[in-house]
Amino acid sequence: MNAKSTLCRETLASIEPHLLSPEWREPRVGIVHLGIGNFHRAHEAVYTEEAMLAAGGDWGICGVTLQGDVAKRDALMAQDGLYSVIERGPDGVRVTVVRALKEVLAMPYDRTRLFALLADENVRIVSLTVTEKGYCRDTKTGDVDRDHPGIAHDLTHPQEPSTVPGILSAALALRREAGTPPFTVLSCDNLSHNGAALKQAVVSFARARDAALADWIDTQVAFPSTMVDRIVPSTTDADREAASHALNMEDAAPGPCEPFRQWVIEDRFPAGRPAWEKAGAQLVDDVMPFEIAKLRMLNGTHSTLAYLSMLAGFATIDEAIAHAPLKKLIHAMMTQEIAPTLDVPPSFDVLAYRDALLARYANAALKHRTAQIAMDGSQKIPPRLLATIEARLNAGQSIERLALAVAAWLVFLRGHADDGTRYEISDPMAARLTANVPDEPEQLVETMLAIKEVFPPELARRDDFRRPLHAAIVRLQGGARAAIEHYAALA
Ligand code: CS2
Repeated sequence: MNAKSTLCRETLASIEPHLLSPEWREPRVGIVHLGIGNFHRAHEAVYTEEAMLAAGGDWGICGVTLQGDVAKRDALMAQDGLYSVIERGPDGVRVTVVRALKEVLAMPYDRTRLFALLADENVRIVSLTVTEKGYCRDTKTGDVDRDHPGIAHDLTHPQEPSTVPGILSAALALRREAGTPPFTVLSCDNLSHNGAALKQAVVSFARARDAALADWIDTQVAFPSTMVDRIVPSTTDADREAASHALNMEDAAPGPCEPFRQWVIEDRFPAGRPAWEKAGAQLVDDVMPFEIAKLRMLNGTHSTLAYLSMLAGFATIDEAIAHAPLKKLIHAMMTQEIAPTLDVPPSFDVLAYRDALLARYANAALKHRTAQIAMDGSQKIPPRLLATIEARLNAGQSIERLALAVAAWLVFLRGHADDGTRYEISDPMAARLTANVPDEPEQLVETMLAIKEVFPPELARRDDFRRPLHAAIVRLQGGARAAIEHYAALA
């Protein structure tokens, strides 16, 4: 059987049904995106292509892998930056080839090309999906963590930066020296106040080297915040097969996702932006209500499902939410413990949002692995669960289900499910977290709450946090499924 051809821009007409439109003008690069994972390619890149189709503009994307993933770079570049998005939902599968990604670079190998683009006045936006750990922040101050090995390197080797703060600081220094207007820095990560958080990391990095540059960044560079939402699992062989079957071509980098997507963006782009509103994005003055709601209602319950599932033996989110007691627990957690902490406009129907999330979780076509969500807990637990817990405790309200979620993470750190199945702990702090994970509940509380990078001391010493946390760990000692039953039965 003849080998199938590879995706390429010359033969796109042959797969027209899988294009967002038969019309297309090849754009120049206007956006550099740091972090070329599945999420960006199924989210911002799709919005950006639709925006260009609707209103034109040179908003082609150059994607950058900061982890030196030359295999991903070469795979995408071998097919002209093209790839397919595999939407999987109750109504079936939809395969769309995305054209907005024009070039892919891999740091540190392509540093020269990257900085040539970052200095190019037509590059007016630098966006990022580097996950919480990519900001290299001191969790207590929000400034860049100078003890972070990458930061320490970049501070002493400013011409060879490898971290996000180092790269952005060096690129903005070039623009300032050349008199080129700065690009807008657009965080697309699951962090509270993500734009401000990134700005503080970059400004504090710059200040460690050049106060005048730091002041310029602080006053002249826009760091709008955004809320991004689309469930995008890791790619599987089933995705490659779906792309090959639909396109009759080989796609080395297909990405699966759910049909749902949402993007809420603070509209602060002094150098201009794509017409993302024409692709359905919401451009607002204040993204915070949307960002906090999504971080706490979706990401908070995602992490809760992930850790309880890793202990109970549910491999995917749809399998977990199909377990009736667990669905009842999550429903009550959203309704009774998370929703009351949200400050959203009257038009935001929180209970309808809850129901929509539960329907999205039930999407059996997606197979979103709980192990994937369970990664990086040290970075995810604070913004997704601890912030909600602090809000509840400060209001004198109960946190039983939220405490169970944190307890499930602590028990998860023992590295085995209730049935003894072992799993790896994938986390930037894995060595520190797993050095000592006591079996005895009181010792587990003491040991873990002493980790200041995760648990703020003022929260760690609160009895109204420690007590429900300890009680939840005791419950989990009897098995996650029994604990789920118990907490699902709470009034
Ligand atoms: C998930 C998120 O992997 C995870 O931690 O909770 O990637 C989640 O799927 C997205 O934020 C949904 O928008």
